[in-house]
Amino acid sequence: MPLQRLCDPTIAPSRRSESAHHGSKPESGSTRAGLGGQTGPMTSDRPEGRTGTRRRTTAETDIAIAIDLDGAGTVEVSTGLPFFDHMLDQIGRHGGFDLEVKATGDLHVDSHHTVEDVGIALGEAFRDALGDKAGVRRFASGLYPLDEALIEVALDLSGRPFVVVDLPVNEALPLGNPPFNPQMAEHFLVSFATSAAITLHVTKRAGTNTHHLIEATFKGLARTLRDAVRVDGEGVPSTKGTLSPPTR
Ligand SMILES: [Mn+2]
Repeated sequence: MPLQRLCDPTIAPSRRSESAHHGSKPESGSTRAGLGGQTGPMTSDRPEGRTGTRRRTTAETDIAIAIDLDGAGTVEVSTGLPFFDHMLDQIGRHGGFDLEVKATGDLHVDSHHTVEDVGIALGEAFRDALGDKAGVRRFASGLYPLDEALIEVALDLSGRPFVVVDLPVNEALPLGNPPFNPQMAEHFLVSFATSAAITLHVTKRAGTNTHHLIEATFKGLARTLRDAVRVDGEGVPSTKGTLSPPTR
């Protein structure tokens, strides 16, 4: 697993010269190595294949992301927040994505900036990986149980960020050490969906256990994304002829 190469800021950007193309499975090792090193938060230098990378550095956090939508659920994450790592692991494994996240942040303040900025960077990488969305299913939804918890997720790869989250959790119960503030689950969803330019609805149908509620949410987000990005047609599924977010 070439995580060091993918996320090491000292490695210079490399051009993607590998042979992977849209929707195909990359040859082992070669394409992933080609993910490395993109810098700059808004560079739209999409590699061939449905992959995206982001490096986002501020005074509060330093985030490196690599995602392959046509991966095998191989995940390597390190955010300094064990519970958040566990949740990001759900996104990769249940989404069928290869996902690498390396984040350092001001956890001495709290989990807020780290979780929010990973959400932003992951959304940007996801959006880049989607490209023009040719042939994707676009819409997906489902009900996701975890014991007593039941979460509904519905999304549209619309190109228009719109997020509705009804996920009441016990804010007074931090999870893990260093602690993940459960309130940040909603903030992550908003940050991710906004920068990914997707329409996302998450609704709690039932449940009481905070860990269950949040884990079911991340699993549901992963499975719903997996369904929505699946290529099963040709052309862009919109009467507008485009699902690209506004240029920014
Ligand atoms: Mn915030």
